[in-house]
Amino acid sequence: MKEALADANFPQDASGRVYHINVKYGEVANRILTVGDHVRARSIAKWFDSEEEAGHPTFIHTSQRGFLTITGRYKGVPVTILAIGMGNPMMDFFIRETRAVVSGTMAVIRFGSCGSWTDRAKLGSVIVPRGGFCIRRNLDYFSDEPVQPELAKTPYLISGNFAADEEMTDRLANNLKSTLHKLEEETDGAVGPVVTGGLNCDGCSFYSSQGRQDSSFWDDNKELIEEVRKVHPDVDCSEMETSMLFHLAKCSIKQKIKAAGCMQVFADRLGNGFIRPEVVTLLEPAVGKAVLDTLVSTEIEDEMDPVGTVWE
Ligand code: R1P
Ligand code: URA
Repeated sequence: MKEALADANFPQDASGRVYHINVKYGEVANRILTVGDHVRARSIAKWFDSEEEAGHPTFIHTSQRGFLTITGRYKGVPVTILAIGMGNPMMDFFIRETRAVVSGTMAVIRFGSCGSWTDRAKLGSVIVPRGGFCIRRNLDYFSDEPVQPELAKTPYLISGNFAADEEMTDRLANNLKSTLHKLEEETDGAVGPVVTGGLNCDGCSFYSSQGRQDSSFWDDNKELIEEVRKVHPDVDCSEMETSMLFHLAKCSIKQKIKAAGCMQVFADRLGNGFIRPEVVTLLEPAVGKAVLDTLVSTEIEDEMDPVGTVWE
């Protein structure tokens, strides 16, 4: 943090930069592709129009808190790629702080990695969920002095579903199917298929609340996956941010946020396998391109032009 901040309720500096992402109005586009890690963000940004084609430099900024923002143009349309790190709180920082520096409708697509809970989606598949829910460790269950003992009976709390934007999700799935189809053939099925129609769940942890067994900790989660399936029989996968994106998009009550997501299957939770790095190298640019194509064809009536502003 270099500049003085004002307003403890929603801290911003004198030029309007938000506290954690450290960007201001004009540095983030209405169309955003969000990922967890910086390497994925930078590899997808290679699809951006060149600076000569765009007519201005690409804006690239890493905040002290580790958020990487890359704003440029794809097929002439302003787009931001934003790497946020991991977990629901990071999604909360990202959505609230970008919403504060963008005017008009936002279209946000998350491209993450996940664990598959279904034999429909093997390693190297891409899942496009129709919605998502959250699983939270219930701290009161583990507490020495639960405040409300009646709420402390169950170790995990399973939320209801939050829907993704249906129209954007359908277009995303179609773009992914046509992009991955060729790659699926070329790689003898190491990549693909695209799996649609089910639900994602966000765990508040990679470990306990996604049902991973860890004998070093008191987790009481042996039955968790079966419990989750009883409530949400069409759950396909677990990860840590996409359901929170759907939830926050729904709760953005002043300005609209359209949200969708897709995730590459890194972990096979049924067969206990993990993806090979060379498959990820093939998958990420292809999926990234399909997400960019989806974002730039999304209808946004009240779009701003962030790249019309002068970047410092
Ligand atoms: C855990 O390994 C991380 O991977 C998944 C989870 O949501 C979590 O953030 O997504 P990313 O690969 O996008 O980070
Ligand atoms: N990311 C997660 O959060 N879970 C997995 O199983 C794999 C990737």
